[in-house]
Amino acid sequence: MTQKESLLEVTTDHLNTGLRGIPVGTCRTSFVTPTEGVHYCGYPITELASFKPEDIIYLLFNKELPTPEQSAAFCDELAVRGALPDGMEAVLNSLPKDGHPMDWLSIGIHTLGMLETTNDWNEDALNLVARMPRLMGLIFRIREGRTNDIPADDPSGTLVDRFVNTLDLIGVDKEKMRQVISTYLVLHMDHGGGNLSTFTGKAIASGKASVYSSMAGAMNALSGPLHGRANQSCLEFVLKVGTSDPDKVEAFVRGELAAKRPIFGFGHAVLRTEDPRATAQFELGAKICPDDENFKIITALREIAPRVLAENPKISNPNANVDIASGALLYHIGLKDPTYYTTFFGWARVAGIGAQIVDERAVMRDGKGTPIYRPKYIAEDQSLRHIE
Ligand code: NMX
Ligand code: MLT
Repeated sequence: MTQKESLLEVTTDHLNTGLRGIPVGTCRTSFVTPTEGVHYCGYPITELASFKPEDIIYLLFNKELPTPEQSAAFCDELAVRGALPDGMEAVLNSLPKDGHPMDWLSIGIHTLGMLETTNDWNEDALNLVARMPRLMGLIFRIREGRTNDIPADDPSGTLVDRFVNTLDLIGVDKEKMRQVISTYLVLHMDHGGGNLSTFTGKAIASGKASVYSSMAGAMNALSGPLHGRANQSCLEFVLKVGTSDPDKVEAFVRGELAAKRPIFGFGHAVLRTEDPRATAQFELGAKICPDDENFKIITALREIAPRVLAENPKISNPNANVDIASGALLYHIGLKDPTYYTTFFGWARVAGIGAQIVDERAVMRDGKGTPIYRPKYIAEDQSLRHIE
């Protein structure tokens, strides 16, 4: 953008709408269009879904896809950065086992920052990306009390391998697990500049808190049921539906709406069609688990819920969002506890939020960075004071 142009006239109708549609800044990593969904550095997500996560992380940080040589060098670089600092396991061991996994993730990231921070935006963001698989694996193992014989981390493995190896679940198809997690990570890495967790992370970083503190705050934002934790609620919802019989599914959806509960996995603040990230996950499910009972339920929901939701004209987008299918796929590969699902969203989003923090802190405004966030709030009508 080179010249001054008016992007929007802000009116009182915009107040108290959660900044909906109000331009705030520019984003170098991704943008979201209402009909085509997210694009990473200009590439529509549908074109990237089968790339390896490392290449998409490279894209988000460097704004171009790597050549095969650059890709190999970047994987080596992540390997060098991947080892967790000493002291991490002791902190995780001290956390309450019944705390939510997202709180563990946030505390885990915060702890990494306390143990080791370079205070260089790019270094810290990439170190955190490289350390996430081991942190994720340890969160699972320690919460589940499976602390004997945790395999040593091999930072030279891929990011997904390192998680799968640390988790080391018995009796699961590890190849399928790798495929699902790999696609999951790519689809969830970034979603424009204004989604709640990214916005929160960048806002915290604007006060020059560290990458780790900012990311811990972003994870707290992601943990809300209307944002990232909708993927947990969505699978819980699917398990509650319990049948793919269309009449029963429809009755269930109507019952939830009558009880004033959200239909998880549907609706979006920006999108106005089915989220292409949902479409990609349905395509993957159709390949790897078409007969899975939960997959059949979400396939029924995908047909029925939009029709029912569309009866309410207030709902801007009745279609499936990113969270509809991810839980069914994670469940299918052996990750049966939905309370963990948002941690995968968080793991993926560390790349996008990290890259956006680096851009805002070290690239925007010719490297000076955006100033500390400080939007304006208008005083409520002063006369209200006298009504009491
Ligand atoms: N189920 C029930 N009610 C809904 C739904 C839904 N799926 N979607 C929207 N509405 C309601 C919404 O609560 C609001 O009601 P009210 O005016 O009484 O406050 C009204 O419809 C208008 O909302 P919209 O403008 O369409 O959507 P908004 O931008 O406010 O919210 C979501 C977007 C995603 C929070 C909303 O669609 C929702 O709650 N969906 C279900 C939860 C979910 O799947 N969240 C995951 C989103 C993806 N993510 O990763 O963040
Ligand atoms: C996301 O991926 O962050 C969600 O779809 C929410 C959003 O974009 O507002």
